[in-house]
Amino acid sequence: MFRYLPEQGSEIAPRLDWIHNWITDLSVFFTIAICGAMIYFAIRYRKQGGVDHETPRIEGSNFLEIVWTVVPTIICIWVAYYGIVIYNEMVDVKEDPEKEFVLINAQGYRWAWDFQYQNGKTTTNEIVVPVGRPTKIILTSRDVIHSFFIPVMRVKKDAVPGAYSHVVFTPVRTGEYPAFCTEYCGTNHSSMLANVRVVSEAEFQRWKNDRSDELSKLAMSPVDLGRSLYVDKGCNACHSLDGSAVVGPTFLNLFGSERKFTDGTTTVADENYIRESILYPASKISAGYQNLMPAFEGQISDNEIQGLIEFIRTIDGSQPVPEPVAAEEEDVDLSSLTPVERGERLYREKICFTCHSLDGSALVGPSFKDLYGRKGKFTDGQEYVADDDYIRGSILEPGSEIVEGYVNAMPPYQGQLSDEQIDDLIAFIQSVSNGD
Ligand code: HEC
Ligand code: HEC
Ligand SMILES: [Cu+2]
Repeated sequence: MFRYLPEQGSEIAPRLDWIHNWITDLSVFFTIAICGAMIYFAIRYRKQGGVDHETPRIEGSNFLEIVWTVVPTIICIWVAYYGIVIYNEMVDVKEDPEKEFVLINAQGYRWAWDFQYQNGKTTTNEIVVPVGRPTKIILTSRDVIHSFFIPVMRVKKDAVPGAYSHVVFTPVRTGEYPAFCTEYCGTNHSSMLANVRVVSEAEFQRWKNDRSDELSKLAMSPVDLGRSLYVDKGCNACHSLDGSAVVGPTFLNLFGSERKFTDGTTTVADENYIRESILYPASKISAGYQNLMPAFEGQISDNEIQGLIEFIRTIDGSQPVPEPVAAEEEDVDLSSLTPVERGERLYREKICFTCHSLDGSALVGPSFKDLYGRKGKFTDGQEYVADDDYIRGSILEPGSEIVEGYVNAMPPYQGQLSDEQIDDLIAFIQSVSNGD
């Protein structure tokens, strides 16, 4: 009767949906039958014109009693039986020598998923699995209880700290599908998403054995790693290397200097202080600045923090800092891209993404989702409509009018973006505002 389930991406999905739909249909049928009869009787036998009806005396009916006991009993046993059968098929996938399991260890933490394959390949928030082969994901958690859910595969299981659980599924078609955390685990629970990419067996083997990303990161010196993270993680949106204060304090001569905080206390910027500032920036606010830095807890590894510390240590003015470049800067013919695609690249390159989300959540600035054409208000109460001219003005001179609920933290892009680039950004913002 009612069909609302997502695409069927695994072998078990049609079986599971079959029993699910039966239970739903039976429930709807009985709800309508019982409530319908109640409503019908209430109307048919209501008191009319102040006259009481004579009620016939009915002694009972063995036939009816037996029918309405036996039929629901059979239905309940039938539902329970298939529920158990299909549940068993879901949890114990038969060993098949032809089709070896793909084993993946998954670790949830606030707020991301780390995956490790048996050959040691690791990924964050992404798994790649071959079509047609059973995949077993062994789940655990580093901090609190999370829950791993891939709707199209019809698998969901809690990931519990200090214990292992697992999900098994055999993907039936290639494609990209979302996985969610479905156990509320704190502030960024809603962004605890992973991407499941189902590919051909050959593509899977090629991907699994390609360890070049990790190796190039491992082979980097800590300072080089830190320098590339400074750009990749968007620290450069808020921290300069040349002494100028942007949204946050400059990194120039930061290491080893005395820092003052808004509560009047001071400390010397050593390794521990920098580590704490990256993981929990709100715990100490530097004097003269606002609490605007996003917490990187759970989004950055110890190795990466080490790299950033080493990088910050080198920024002491003794030698010119090489212009930091993002790790993977491929050459692309920009004229072959659409304005929206070029705008999206700028959104990443010009680090708008550190302050503006695409999913509706407010970071340092308002989300770009549904921004285009929206009516808004400034802190002085004046209203505006986010049209092309307004967006252009916001990018070039953000300080002139401040959106209500936000502070003046956006760096002006005057002189750093051409007119064409701003048009591309507007096209991109418009594209994320049209419901996609
Ligand atoms: C959206 C802006 C923003 C981003 C992005 C950002 N920071 Fe910050 N950061 C700030 C602000 C504002 C402060 C000062 C207030 C405070 O102490 O929290 C700060 C403070 C710091 C401090 C302490 C500095 C001091 O003077 O005591 C360190 C270290 C730091 N950030 C490192 C980083 C690193 C490393 C990254 C990238 C991984 C990063 N920040 C990304 C805004 C940002
Ligand atoms: C360091 C953080 C930061 C960065 C980086 C940043 N912005 Fe902003 N942006 C803000 C803040 C905060 C506001 C709201 C306050 C204001 O109006 O200035 C804002 C406001 C805006 C607005 C107006 C939004 C509205 O709801 O009316 C637009 C458009 C905008 N930014 C575009 C961009 C673009 C495009 C980029 C990249 C080229 C960018 N921003 C980079 C922080 C940032
Ligand atoms: Cu979670």
